[in-house]
Amino acid sequence: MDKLTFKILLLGDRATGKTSVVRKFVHEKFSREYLETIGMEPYNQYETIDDTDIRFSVWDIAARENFKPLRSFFYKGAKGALIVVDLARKETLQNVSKWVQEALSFFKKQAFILVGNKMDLVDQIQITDNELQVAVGKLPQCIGYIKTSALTGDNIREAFLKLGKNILDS
Ligand code: G3D
Ligand code: MG
Repeated sequence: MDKLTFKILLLGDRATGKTSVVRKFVHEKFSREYLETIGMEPYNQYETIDDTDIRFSVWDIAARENFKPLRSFFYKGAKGALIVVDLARKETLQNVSKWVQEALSFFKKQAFILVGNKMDLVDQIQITDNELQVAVGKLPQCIGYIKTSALTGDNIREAFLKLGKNILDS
């Protein structure tokens, strides 16, 4: 049987750690599916959730262009997205609804997880758990929040698995 493929997007402001998060998640790149159209290669990671083999195909926003056909190609078919904020920069939380609205404008049936990244910067945290929770409550189709560190690897795999399990169950 073919493995299930979950196309997952990484969304969020510049320098919140999107690329670092996916690089930490992915041990190896298995495929060579470089996408000419958009000038990027999705990161692939295989995981097993509830005895089901799943290929996470993770698309990093970096290559996104303002040219609409490229954007629709980027968003098309996504099953979900990690909305990444930088816990040490409060303003990165302000744009989360913008990212979710944009994703939903291209593709409706998606699940989102709010990722508070850089939790290792303990002395510089500007966003509280309560603020994350309030943001989750305002975001449509958002399953919750998780705090991560792409530096230490804390909760990185858990973030993808939590989103993946929600997609699998729906
Ligand atoms: P982006 O892809 O969202 O633009 P990057 O973000 O992954 O390029 O990360 C932006 C900067 O934040 C990088 O630093 C990266 O090392 C740092 N970073 C990412 N995740 C974490 C984290 O969890 N903890 C800490 N402390 N730093 C993190 P530089 O200095 O290379 O620009
Ligand atoms: Mg990046």
